[in-house]
Amino acid sequence: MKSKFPDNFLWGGATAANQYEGGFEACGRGLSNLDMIPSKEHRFEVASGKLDPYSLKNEYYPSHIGVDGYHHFKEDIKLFAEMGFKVYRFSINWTRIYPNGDDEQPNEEGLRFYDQMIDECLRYDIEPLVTINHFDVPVNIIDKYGSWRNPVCIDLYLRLCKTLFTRYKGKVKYWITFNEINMILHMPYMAAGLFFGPKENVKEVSYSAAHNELVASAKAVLLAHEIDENNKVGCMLAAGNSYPYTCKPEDVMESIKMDRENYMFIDVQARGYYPSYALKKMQREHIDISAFEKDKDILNQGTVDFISFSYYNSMVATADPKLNETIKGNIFASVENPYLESSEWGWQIDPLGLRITLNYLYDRYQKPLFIVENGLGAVDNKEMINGDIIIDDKYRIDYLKSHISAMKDAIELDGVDLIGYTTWGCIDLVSASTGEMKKRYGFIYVDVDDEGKGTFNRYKKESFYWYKEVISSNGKNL
Ligand code: BGP
Repeated sequence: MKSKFPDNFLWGGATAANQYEGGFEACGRGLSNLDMIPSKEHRFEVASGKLDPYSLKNEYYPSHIGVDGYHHFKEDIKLFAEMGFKVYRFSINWTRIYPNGDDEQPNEEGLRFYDQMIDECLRYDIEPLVTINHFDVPVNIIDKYGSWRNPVCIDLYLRLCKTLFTRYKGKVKYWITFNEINMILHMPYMAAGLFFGPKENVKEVSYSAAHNELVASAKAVLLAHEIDENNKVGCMLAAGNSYPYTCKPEDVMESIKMDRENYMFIDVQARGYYPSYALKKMQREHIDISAFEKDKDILNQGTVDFISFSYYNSMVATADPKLNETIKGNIFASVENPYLESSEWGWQIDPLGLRITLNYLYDRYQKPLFIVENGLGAVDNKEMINGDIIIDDKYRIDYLKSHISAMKDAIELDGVDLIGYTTWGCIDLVSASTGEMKKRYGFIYVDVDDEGKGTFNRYKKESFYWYKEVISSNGKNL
């Protein structure tokens, strides 16, 4: 029987520069917001813009080391090729190319690093999928201009885009403008370098910074098409639909509102204008949106070619204040769904939720979809059996298998136009939310611990061999 996945389906994996590369001072790289976020107890407060990162001392900063991809990328891409990857999603470190963000000329040494990464992919016929911005903002831009709250960032970001689109013309076709753009409302310092002063209106600053990113994204789409008409540019959403806790209409309304908080950004990037519910909400909250008017045409013209998103779990919405009190802190915390199991980090596992999300997004936008993050963060154990190192991550295989089946259903039964799938952290890397190494996602184990200590040797897990078979059978053998 023929596979349900299209012949040219893009199977692969994804990483982000700050969680993978390390080499934070190599080749003239500057510092970014992500280099200022420590692991352990202060991480959450700094990432959410509540604690001044400069006030801390003697912290460990996991992005400085990552999994040392800076020195291992050739070995890693070779392993991806061995699994049969058709695509590798990675991000560009803004500060490797423009160490201060506002430099007149790009840093040639930094560009040479990405030249090599891209050429290495192409050597194995792996399509590079480049995230232009995976949360990082040069520290100089934060200190000097206040980060994305200042529209000057639009031009500085476009300077980076122009350098990349020109240099990699004909080599890179798929681009993502901003990783999980909706994260700006949840983790403003981590996602956009926003730290708030005591008198600032947090909502107003966040929405206007988000607006600047939306304008930058639309201009980047136009520029990418102008430089090379073959370029395909996507937006990126931290997705996962919410369910009403009960069929009580109030719960249903809460669920709609919860989803809209996230969809509003993609509505702009895919449709070219702010949805009416978002404008009404901002007005109600006395957010001054008069400055948005002048950017109407740009937003309208710079709509994306595809919709990419991350999916880890679904959420639950309720209008019951007592139930809402039970929510435990996490980035996208919601009421617990009693029908689902959870990962060791409390993320609820819901493969059917992926099919639901795919349907929802396709109905809403009617544009090609690309799942660019999905996976299970878990503790893996290394065992020595007959002289071989074995990492039996059956739980990860089960998770991925059930999610790929859901994708298959969405394609076959619902007719969703899904063009690719890159699992998150195809090689182990630092966790964004916790800064830990022990929360692992990879098919490839990296020997490094939460303190950045280890040999950095790479080992294939059982899932490595499983995913290789999935790809070679184009999703038929799960
Ligand atoms: C997304 C980010 C990634 C990634 C992933 C998993 O929000 O785009 O950078 O890390 O979540 O999250 P975590 O690392 O916290 O498990």
